[in-house]
Amino acid sequence: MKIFYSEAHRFHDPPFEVFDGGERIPFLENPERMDSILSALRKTIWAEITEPSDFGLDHILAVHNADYVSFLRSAWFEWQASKTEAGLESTRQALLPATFALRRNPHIPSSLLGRAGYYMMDLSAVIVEGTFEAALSSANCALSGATWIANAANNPSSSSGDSPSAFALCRPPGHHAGKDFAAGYCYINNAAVAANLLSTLGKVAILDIDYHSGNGTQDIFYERPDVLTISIHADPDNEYPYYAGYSNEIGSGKGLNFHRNFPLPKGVGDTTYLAALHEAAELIYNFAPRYLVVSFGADIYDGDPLGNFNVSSKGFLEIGNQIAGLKLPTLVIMEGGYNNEALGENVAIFLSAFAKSSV
Ligand code: OKP
Ligand code: ZN
Repeated sequence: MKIFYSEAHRFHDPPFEVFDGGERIPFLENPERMDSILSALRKTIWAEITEPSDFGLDHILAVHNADYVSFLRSAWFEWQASKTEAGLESTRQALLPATFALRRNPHIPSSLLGRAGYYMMDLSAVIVEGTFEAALSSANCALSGATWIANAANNPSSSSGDSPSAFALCRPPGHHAGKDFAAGYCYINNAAVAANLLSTLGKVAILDIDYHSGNGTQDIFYERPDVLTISIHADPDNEYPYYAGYSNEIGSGKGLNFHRNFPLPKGVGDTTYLAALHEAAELIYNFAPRYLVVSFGADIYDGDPLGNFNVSSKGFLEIGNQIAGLKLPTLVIMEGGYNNEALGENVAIFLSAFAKSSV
C-alpha cells in the first residue's frame, strides 16, 4: 500500500498549547505522533513509504480563500516584524491572538493580531515559523495520494485491482480547517483539497471518522452536491468543535442532503460505533461515488487523551473492514490521534484492512 509521507512536518513543532482553563501544556499534535506511526508501518510487509510531489498552491486555493492562505503564508514573518504590536519578547515563540471574531460583520482588520483572531477559531491552531511549510507538505501528501488512486483506478493494467487505496500520512491534520479559518491543529484541509481534485473525475464521498466533528470539511462542501460529506463524532453539544456537527445540519442550496452528521454520546464502544458506521456506509453506497476519502482519526481509541470514546484496537480492524467493504478507490487521510504509545499500532491495524484488498 502506497503511503505518502514528508519529513517537512517536523518544521511545525509549537512549544505549547493553551488548554481549557488557560493552562499551557505540551503541544499534543506533536512530531512524535508521526514517529509512532512510521515505526508501526515499517514493521508491516505492505507499507511502501513514498515522498509526496509538490503541487503548488492551485489545488489549495480551489478550496481555501486567497486572503486566508496569504495570512497563513506571511503571519509568522509579520509577527516577527511587529515589535510594537506583539509586546513581550516571550510571546514571540508562537503567534496566537487573544481576541476572536464573531464575524457578524465581515470586516477583516489590517492588524496582524486582528487578522489572527479573524482567521483562527480557537487557541490550538498555533502558528510558528515552519507551520505554513509543514501544512503545504501535508497537503502535498494528500494530493499525491489522490493522484495515485485516480491513476490506479483508471488504469486497467494496474496491479491494484479496481479498489486501489493509499494513505496520506498528513501532519498537521486538516479536517477542522474551513474555507477561511484555521482551527483544532488544522490549517489547510488536506482531505478537502484531495477530494476537490478527485471531484473533477467523478463524484466523491468524504467519510470523517475522527473523534471530533469535521467542521472544516463540512464548511467547504456544504453547498456542493458532487461531494457527499459524512462525519461520525462526539456530540458537539458537549465536545470540541461545539459550533458544528449537529444532526440537523444536512447541507444547503444545491448541497442540501449532501452532508450528514452522526453525533454520538460519550463512552461509545465498538458495537455502537460500528452501528453508526453501518448507517454512514449505506449513505455512501446509495450515493455511488467514484472515489472515497476517509478522514481517519485514531482519537476514537479507548486510551486517547483528547477523546472519550472506547473503540478498541480490534475495533479499528472492524471499522477498516467495513469501509474497505465498500470496494471503492479509497484515499485515507491522517487526522487526529494523540496516544502516541498506541497510535502507530492502531493506524497499522486500521490500514491493514485496505492493504489486503489493494494487493
Ligand atoms: C483535532 B483533531 C480540549 C480542547 C480541544 C482542540 C482539539 C482539536 C482536535 N477540550 N482542543 O480533530 O483530532
Ligand atoms: Zn480529533
